[in-house]
Amino acid sequence: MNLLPELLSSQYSLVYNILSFTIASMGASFVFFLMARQQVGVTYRPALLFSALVVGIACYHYFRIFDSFESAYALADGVYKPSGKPFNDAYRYVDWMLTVPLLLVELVAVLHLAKDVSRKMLVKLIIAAVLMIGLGYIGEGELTNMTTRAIWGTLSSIPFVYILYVLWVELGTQVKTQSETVRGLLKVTRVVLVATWGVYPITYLLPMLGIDIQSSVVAIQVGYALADVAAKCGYGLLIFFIARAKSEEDGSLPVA
Ligand SMILES: *C/C=C(C)/C=C/C=C(C)/C=C/C1=C(C)CCCC1(C)C
Repeated sequence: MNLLPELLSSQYSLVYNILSFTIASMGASFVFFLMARQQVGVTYRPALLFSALVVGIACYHYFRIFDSFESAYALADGVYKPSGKPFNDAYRYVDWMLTVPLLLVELVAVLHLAKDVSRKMLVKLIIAAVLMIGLGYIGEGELTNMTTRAIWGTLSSIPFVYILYVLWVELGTQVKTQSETVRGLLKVTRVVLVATWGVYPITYLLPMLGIDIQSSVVAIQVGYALADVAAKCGYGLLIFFIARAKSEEDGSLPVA
């Protein structure tokens, strides 16, 4: 929970509109992923169910973030002043605590690797994800003491780098058995994952770059929201393409 700065009407509207856009994207993706399950083989349906859960959970949390943001401000004399009600940042971190492990499960599920290989990889990835988010949360509330923010951010980056390593190197060796098409799609997915997940630590870093606290508050909300749309909706769509390609290959594509 932060001490909120006053916002210009344009700054307030930007956050308001981006949060609203995110709710719409998550809601639409939820319906899409649920329907898309019928278009892939039975083996790959759990992956799409996980995609739907991710955006469903995020949709709910964005409603709460939106409400919390709206009630944290009151318009007075053309500027948005803190209403005295706190803006609850915890929704975002609770959301990540649930959705980041699910995104990892989604990826491993669509690959349909040997059970013990998937299980071992997921245990490592999920423990690292929980540490990354937990450590980041402690620093996130800190908008004035940049040393504190930097320390927690650095600690959180250690498990983050480990996750990227596991996905890039370990998963890389596992997917050698997949077909050419699937490997191509996986390469794109991996790049998308690293590119979108990379936006989070950059966004976290913004308040440390000497920008004013108003811009920091706006940039954090906009950065995280857009990253969430790419990392949950966009990435889910790629998982769907992989599931389609794999169903086609193993002849399990449902005939409409
Ligand atoms: C759908 C939500 C996703 C994919 C969230 C991902 C979040 C991260 C990769 C966050 C990473 C962070 C660091 C690496 C350091 C600074 C603190 C965090 C938590 C923003």
